[in-house]
Amino acid sequence: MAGSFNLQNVVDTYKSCLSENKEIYIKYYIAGWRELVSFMNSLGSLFSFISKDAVSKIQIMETFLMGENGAHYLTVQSMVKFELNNKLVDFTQSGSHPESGCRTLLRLHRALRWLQLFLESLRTSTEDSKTSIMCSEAYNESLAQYHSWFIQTAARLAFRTLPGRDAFFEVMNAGSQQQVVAMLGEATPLISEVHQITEDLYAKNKLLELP
Ligand code: 1Q0
Repeated sequence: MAGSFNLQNVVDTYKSCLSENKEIYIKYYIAGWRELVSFMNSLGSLFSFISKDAVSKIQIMETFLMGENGAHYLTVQSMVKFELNNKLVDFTQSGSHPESGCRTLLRLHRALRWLQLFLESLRTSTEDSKTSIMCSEAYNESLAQYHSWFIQTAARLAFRTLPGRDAFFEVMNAGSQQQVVAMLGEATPLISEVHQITEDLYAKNKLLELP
């Protein structure tokens, strides 16, 4: 099943994400997504179109991070400053920088809102709650508005095949259900904080609608 996936690793990467002055380290931000993708890969082939897209966005960010301007990609804040100052961000469809760090991270940022909602609803769920319903409610409230009808349909089809709540708690590999719930309680405030800081930064710089 989930191989080496472990909810604690996810909590740890989000803990490492914030610097002392609340800047977000891109390295740990994408490490968190890598962990989650490894989890998603255990869910079956209907999810592979989602994990392919996530991996391609992670790779775009890694390429910036390892490239000659890598030092500017240390944090989300330094990336925004660098890309805007150097006109590396397309604000319309027809520009010459269609895969900027800012627009790529925006896609992951929107997905992080889904994750925050989904984990919060898992945390507060009861034995008869359905993961597929929690997942699609979180999706409807967050990512769906940015996706075409086609992608929405494929995503909802995949959600219907999610394992039930017990199996889901099991693959999180964090001990008893109470322990998983406690760990989710640790993860969600960290994720919300990272999400809120990014949201404010993007709003301030008018980056929330990048094509
Ligand atoms: C547990 C089930 C996982 C469900 C994931 C929900 C997200 C659904 C997203 C479906 C769309 C993906 C297909 C591609 C869409 C792109 O068009 C879109 C926009 O990009 P662009 O370049 O076309 O403008 N891309 C995105 O919106 C990015 C989507 C990234 C999704 C990353 C999901 C990673 C999932 C991780 C599994 C988490 C499991 C959570 C529980 C684990 C316990 C800690």
